[in-house]
Amino acid sequence: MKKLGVLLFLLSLCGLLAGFSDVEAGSWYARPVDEMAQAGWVSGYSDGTFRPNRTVSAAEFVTLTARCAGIDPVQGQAEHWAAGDLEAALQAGWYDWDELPPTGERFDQPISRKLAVKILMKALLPQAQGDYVTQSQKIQDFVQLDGHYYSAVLAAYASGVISGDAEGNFRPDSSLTRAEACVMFQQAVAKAKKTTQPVPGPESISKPAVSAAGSVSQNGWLQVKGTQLCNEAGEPVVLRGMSSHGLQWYSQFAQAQAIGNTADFGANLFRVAMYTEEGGYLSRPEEMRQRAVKAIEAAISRDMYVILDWHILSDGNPMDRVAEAESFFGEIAWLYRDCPNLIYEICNEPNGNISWAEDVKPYAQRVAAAIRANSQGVILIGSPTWSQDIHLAAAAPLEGENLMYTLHFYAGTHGSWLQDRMDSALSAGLPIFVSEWGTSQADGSGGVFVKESEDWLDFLEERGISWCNWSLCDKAESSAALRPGTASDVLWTQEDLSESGQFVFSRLRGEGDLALEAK
Ligand code: IDC
Repeated sequence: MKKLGVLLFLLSLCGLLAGFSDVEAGSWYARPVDEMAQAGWVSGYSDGTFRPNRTVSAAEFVTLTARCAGIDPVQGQAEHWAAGDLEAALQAGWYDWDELPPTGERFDQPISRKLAVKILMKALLPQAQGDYVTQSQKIQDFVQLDGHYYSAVLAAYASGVISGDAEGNFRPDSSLTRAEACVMFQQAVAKAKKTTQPVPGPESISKPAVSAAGSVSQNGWLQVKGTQLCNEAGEPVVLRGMSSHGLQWYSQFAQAQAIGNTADFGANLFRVAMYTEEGGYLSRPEEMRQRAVKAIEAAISRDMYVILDWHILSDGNPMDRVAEAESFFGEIAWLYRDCPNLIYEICNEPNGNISWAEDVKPYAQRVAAAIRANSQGVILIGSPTWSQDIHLAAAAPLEGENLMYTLHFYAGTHGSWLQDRMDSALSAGLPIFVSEWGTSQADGSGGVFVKESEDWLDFLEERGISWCNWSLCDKAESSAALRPGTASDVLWTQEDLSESGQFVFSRLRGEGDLALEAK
């Protein structure tokens, strides 16, 4: 029998979503279903469907739990195909006789959510606990819950194994769908894994030599030590790559082939710019989320780090949409909690009449908390004046680990004064990430300012600072890396790259000049 360790290993692999015809990539259950299927714990039907809305029976749920927990069936039981597993679960104390009598009459009936949670918690997270006052407040229909299930349900909420429906209800006596069961299992398994593998905390170090760069499989989980981005082993890393343009306009360049092309040119990072306004996420949430997930999956499949950017721009104050950001990032952080690839950029460029202390910092605290409920991944935080006021962040940074602050520049507009500001902030101990810069002026046009761009990139290189260039698209503006009309679904040659693209891609390949061999 396969053991929990095998499952943990398999679930820790970040892969492409396997296709069940009725499991839409980017849906809330797609990744859990996929991981459970890849691990061999659940399977689809012969017609290629998964039937995510089908109800789970008691026998199905207990059997799955027994396999996950690695207990063997008790031999010599009654006729039912699952009787051996059910007997083993009963003997292990996962449930009581009266909840699922061994006589079998309830084996094929839908399992209630409260009983499913109890079994899962007893089997996979027996030590977990939840504080009554804190957790019960999260459950709108708590009065409906039988006291017999308090400890399991409160522990499940506290561990993040379940989080209630859209109205905040747990619905203890309702049935459970296959999709919901996969999500619960995946979450419980991840939690079990986390309790045995604590994330190492960053230590303060000064001016490290940059020694390592490369892919996710080489570097693993990222961490911030002092001002430096480091890999899982604590060695400094530098990430470099392209930013997408707005997903609502140029998502064809935020898909597998295009992102893979940048990896072929030497990028180990891709930034997914999901605009909030201008026809972006706030007006088309499902569609934009799916496009973002597709881009993330493409980057993962090429072993790249990937920044998910909440691209505020015309909407200058991120606090105006803090609730949407919290729920978006909370969910994504949960979906990708086992994936070292993800970096969360929570507010592209705050601007307008706003302040660090009153608007951006409290926004960042709230969204970071939503991410931290599920992930220790690196969080990138912007600052007022289009992420140039890093001196304000340096004077009053957030509390917490693995936080970095973004500085954005456009070589034709921003000169040495912004470099000086960056140096002061670094000296004050602020970790900095250039998640967006352009070879053009700040409006995305003009130039290309190659000399100024070279100066800037040399400046960043000397300091071990990671960057993303705006932008990977074929728009007729000088900051675009591709010539107008370039196809997104082919390998590119030198001829497909714009003047900006030729310069930036040469730097991705680690070349100091403009020479770039055609791929
Ligand atoms: C620009 C695009 C341009 C688009 C405009 C408004 O290049 O095609 O019409 O946004 O959506 C930023 C922003 C980034 C801007 C870029 C260039 O993060 O969205 O893209 N820029 O103006 N900050 C400074 C410059």
